[in-house]
Amino acid sequence: MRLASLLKEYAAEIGIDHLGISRAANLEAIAPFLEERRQELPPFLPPRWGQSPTQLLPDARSVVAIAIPYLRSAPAPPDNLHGVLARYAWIEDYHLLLQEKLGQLANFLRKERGGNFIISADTGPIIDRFAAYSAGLGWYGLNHSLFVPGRGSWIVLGEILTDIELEPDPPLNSRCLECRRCLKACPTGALTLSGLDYGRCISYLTQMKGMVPRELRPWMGRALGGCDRCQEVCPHNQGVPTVEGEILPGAPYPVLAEVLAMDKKEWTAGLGRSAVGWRGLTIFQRNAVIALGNSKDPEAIAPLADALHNPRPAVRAHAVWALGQMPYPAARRLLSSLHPQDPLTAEELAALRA
Ligand code: B12
Ligand code: SF4
Ligand code: SF4
Repeated sequence: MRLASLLKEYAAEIGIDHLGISRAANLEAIAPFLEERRQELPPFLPPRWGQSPTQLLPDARSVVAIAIPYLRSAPAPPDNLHGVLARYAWIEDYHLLLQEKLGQLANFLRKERGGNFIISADTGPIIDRFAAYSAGLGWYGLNHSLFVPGRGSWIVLGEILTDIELEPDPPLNSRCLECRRCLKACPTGALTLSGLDYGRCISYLTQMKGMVPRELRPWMGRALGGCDRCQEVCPHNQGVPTVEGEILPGAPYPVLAEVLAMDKKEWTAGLGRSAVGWRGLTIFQRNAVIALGNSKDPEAIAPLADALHNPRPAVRAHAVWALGQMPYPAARRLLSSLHPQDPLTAEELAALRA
């Protein structure tokens, strides 16, 4: 049996149902596109991101791409005082699972044929969606997501670059209906036919450090980590089978006041184990403060009053903004009694009073 077929058999044995193979050279096709778009990409791209396969591995021949489905079933979102996590963050950090499975596949190939391997998954240098597309795993939607037949876009991606020659799979034709529901559903207008403006994408806003641009905060709603709007509305994502497995304590709709009261230990043992853990507790609590502001719920005033004394300046400053969203005298009284010493909080207060 050919090595590619043996690899696919082995993959099925270790629980990987979606594996495709591309010639490494096919990944070169994205280089001009990346060059053109480099300025439009966020600051936290991985080291060596976008380098060509042969820059990464001399004599690179093949790319083995895998997709792991992660959709879990969950109840409908509860009241205003709960945050919302994107589905990828309901579970244990998916990077760990991808690394483990890709490691097993590389070991299998090493035993069969020797060779050299680079494993890449999200934080690696390879453009995961393009690798998966080139390996025939799926097709692109107008929402930029990669869709795997039968799984929709609720999948995470990773790949192995190797100097072993493996028989490639043909790319799939796109099944995107071009219905534009995803574009219409995007709350901030980040997603348009001309591309994805990361600076307006809620997924990015929930991950960025420091101060979220004031005019975009209302659009974040109660998002704490990631955004699924442009995927939720897609016809290809309806009726997709869910996957068995644990949902982290607190997910998918963390109680916002509890997020603000959380210490490092609770974070590390709970929601910090998800992929949003990488961004840290400060960013998560800042997002919770914005979410409380957007809730406009009178019960949000007490946790926001506490947040005014949070040791992190970004949390305090966003709490001022959030209280400013509350149409209640109690919130106005709190703000008028404030005399902040740190410049971030003072600036937020000045902006509210302007
Ligand atoms: C930076 C990044 C982001 C940035 C986006 C920046 C951007 N403009 O792409 C932010 C923070 C906004 C983000 C958001 C999300 N991300 Co993200 N992100 C990444 C990361 C690290 C790099 C992406 C990148 O290089 N983009 C550059 C563009 C150029 O590449 P691309 O979007 O992948 O694909 C484009 C080209 O391939 C081109 N194209 C299409 N067809 C063809 C054909 C040819 C011939 C050519 C040349 C080009 C071409 O068009 C595509 C769309 O622009 C990848 C991991 C990785 N290492 O790849 C994850 C990744 C793309 N993200 C992922 C996910 C899950 C998300 C979110 C859904 C998370 C969430 N729920 O909040 C959102 C989705 C937002 C959206 N609508 O795309 C998954 C995607 C899974 C999937 N099913 O597609 C990835 C692959 C992580 C992973 N390993 O699973 N992300
Ligand atoms: S919502 Fe419509 S246009 Fe957008 S990705 Fe899905 S099928 Fe394509
Ligand atoms: S993830 Fe949210 S904000 Fe970003 S493009 Fe999709 S719908 Fe728009």
